[in-house]
Amino acid sequence: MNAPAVGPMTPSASTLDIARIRADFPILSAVTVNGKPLVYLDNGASAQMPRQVIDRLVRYHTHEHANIHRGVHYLSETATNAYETARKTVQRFLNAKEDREIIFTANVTDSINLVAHSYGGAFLSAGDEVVITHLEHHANIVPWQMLRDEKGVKLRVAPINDAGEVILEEYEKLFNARTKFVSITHVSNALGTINPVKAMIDIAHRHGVPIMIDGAQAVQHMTVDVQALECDFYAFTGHKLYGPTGIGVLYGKAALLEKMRPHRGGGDMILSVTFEKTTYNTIPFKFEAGTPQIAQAIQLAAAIDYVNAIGLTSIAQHEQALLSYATERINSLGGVRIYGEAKHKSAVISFYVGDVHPHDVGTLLNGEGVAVRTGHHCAQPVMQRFGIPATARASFAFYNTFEEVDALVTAISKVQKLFD
Ligand code: C6P
Repeated sequence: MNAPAVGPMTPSASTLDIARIRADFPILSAVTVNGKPLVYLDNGASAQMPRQVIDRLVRYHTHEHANIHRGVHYLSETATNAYETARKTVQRFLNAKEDREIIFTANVTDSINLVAHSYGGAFLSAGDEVVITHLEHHANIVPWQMLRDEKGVKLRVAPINDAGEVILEEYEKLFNARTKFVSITHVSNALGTINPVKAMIDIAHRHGVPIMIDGAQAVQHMTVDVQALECDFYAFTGHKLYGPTGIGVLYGKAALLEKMRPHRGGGDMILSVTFEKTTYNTIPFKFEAGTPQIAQAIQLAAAIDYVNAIGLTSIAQHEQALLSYATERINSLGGVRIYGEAKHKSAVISFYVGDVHPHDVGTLLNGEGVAVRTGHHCAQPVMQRFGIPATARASFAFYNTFEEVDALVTAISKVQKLFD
């Protein structure tokens, strides 16, 4: 989109050639909804996949597929190389120090459960406290509650203000001698808030507490450097990064991963097994029991290559322009409440149209070809904080256009007219 930046209600300039980028995503032109062009604004749930990533699966299954780490034959070595190269791609993407600090999991939920079980289960005991925030997705609440029920660990929750920002002073006040772990989201999926994670990591470390970051809504929108952040764990999920479902990543500092217990037992995570005793494999293999998601890891690397080729700085710039334009246009309608007004926000707009239930809004928008997510977004405590059951949520990707924002706004105004 090359529209000039000339004031309010006008789309700002973007350096990206969106038409060319959109041509990489077959689904964006292949699908019409109710006879209308698809306007896909549910990228926070799952982003679409470019042809380069789709084709990588075909190439893998046409030329490279076998089980990995198990054979000396050509295909097994080819698949092993591709899988381990994918690990290195993820390592570079997060700027991790070593590739053995990258563990492939099923998704970010799996990554968080791994840490809760393998770190929390081994090193936390009754009365110890885990700090989270009011912004968390259920994936970063429930595993800690399971640990609470199993071990008597306590959950402490950092509050948020009306804009949907974590109140840093209150976060820091939660730390005491019993605080043993922190797990926080980088970006809120329900509100779009970008947490000041570096400051939050520094606070945790000042108190001598390790910290995990849920990057499910972050890595596709901004550069993440785990060495600069100094976080102890960082997790993300493939399908929101233009990759496939069924693949996630856990980064962990080697020293921590080495002392943690395995999450699951089975093949590949062992060095030797007798009926009396098993010796576990080195990291990362200790955490990758059984045949992993080989094809999906390789596709994830292709997705990372694709995103890198566009550039996260240009992506962020375009998405922020979409966010400003959409916010302004939705606000200008009147009668639409936007939830999440953090100063630092990713391109997510959670909204409520008058008193119309978000599910009805979503259904009516679908009638116009506009795909948004409706519901509690697996973040019920966020909804409870604002006294609402749900929102409709538009979440943008770099392939979205200003015309699609216009289509969203027109569809919302039709909802308003219908319920007038
Ligand atoms: N949020 C959304 O529509 P999985 O399912 O494991 O890939 O991702 C879980 C998850 C964890 N943390 C955050 C911040 C998330 O946003 C998500 C997934 C989707 O917002 C589906 S509920």
